[in-house]
Amino acid sequence: MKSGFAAIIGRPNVGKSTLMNTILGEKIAITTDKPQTTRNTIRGIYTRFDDGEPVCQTVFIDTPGIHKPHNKLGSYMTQAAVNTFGEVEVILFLVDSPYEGEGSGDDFILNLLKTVDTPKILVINKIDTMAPEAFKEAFDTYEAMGIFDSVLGVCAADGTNVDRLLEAVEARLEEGPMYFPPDMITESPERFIVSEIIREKLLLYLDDEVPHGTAVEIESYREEEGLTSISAVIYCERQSHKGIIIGKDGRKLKGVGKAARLEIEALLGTKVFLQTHVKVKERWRDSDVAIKNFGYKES
Ligand SMILES: Nc1nc2c(ncn2[C@@H]2O[C@H](COP(=O)(O)OP(=O)(O)OP(=O)(O)O)[C@@H](O)[C@H]2O)c(=O)[nH]1
Ligand SMILES: [Mg+2]
Repeated sequence: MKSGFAAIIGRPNVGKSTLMNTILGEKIAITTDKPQTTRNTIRGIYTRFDDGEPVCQTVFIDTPGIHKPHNKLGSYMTQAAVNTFGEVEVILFLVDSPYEGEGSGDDFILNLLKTVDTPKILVINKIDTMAPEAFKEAFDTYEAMGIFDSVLGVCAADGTNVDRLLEAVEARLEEGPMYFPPDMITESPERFIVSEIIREKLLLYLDDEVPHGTAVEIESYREEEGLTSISAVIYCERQSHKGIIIGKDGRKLKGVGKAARLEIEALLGTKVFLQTHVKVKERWRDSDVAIKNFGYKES
């Protein structure tokens, strides 16, 4: 039996969470077209079976996109991603474009990676959007750097080549214990996933800075027969943002609530009664206490 941990790292929006969901065959991490969607490290457990027997267990760690932070939340997110480097057996560095050269965000990450011994795989994602020449350029540049054990292209969105990536990861793992039961996919509590689904809909329905300043707290969560009643507070950073989130005649918030409820019902397999309230917590992304209370920091 082989096992180990594999971190999925890279700049915001390159498709890290999409890749993890595709590997697991289930959505446990939210994904949007907006950068800085993921705020916590999220573990997804992938157990490979052969003849009905588990033969390899990889614990993938989806991480927040590494970026130049503009507030304390951003610093924490980037730090949480970088902290995984020393805790894993393999690092998957995801990019979605050719190398942009010195001083770029990817260059910053490359310089960090050079300082750790952990085996590294460079994954060029979104090959469906890339002209063959652009892919070749990216491939050749990254291979020539001599930092990576392997370089390969995938399309996380439709799963193209993800099987080859899984083989490359497994090849770098050693004999080890089963860390989790073979049928377990995530250790994230349902409550957490529910709060993330609500945040995903806020990101999808709102623009600019407004959704980035939101945090979702589950106030109450009651499971009865066939019905889960959930009350959630949506925090935002300004009074004016509160008005935008609620929208004219409450329409925006209703849309967010309905989209979230449908997805939560599918996740839980019960009917869901979802109540949402919006509150203002000024500049919470620069408050250590608020960041910790919202669950974005362990200590
Ligand atoms: N065309 C295409 N789009 C993709 C692919 N993989 C992901 N995307 C899209 O890229 C966007 C970002 O995906 P995410 O998985 O949220 O990216 P992320 O790296 O987790 O982003 P952060 O959490 O913000 O760091 C979404 O709109 C995805 O649908 C792909 O293989 N092809
Ligand atoms: Mg993500």
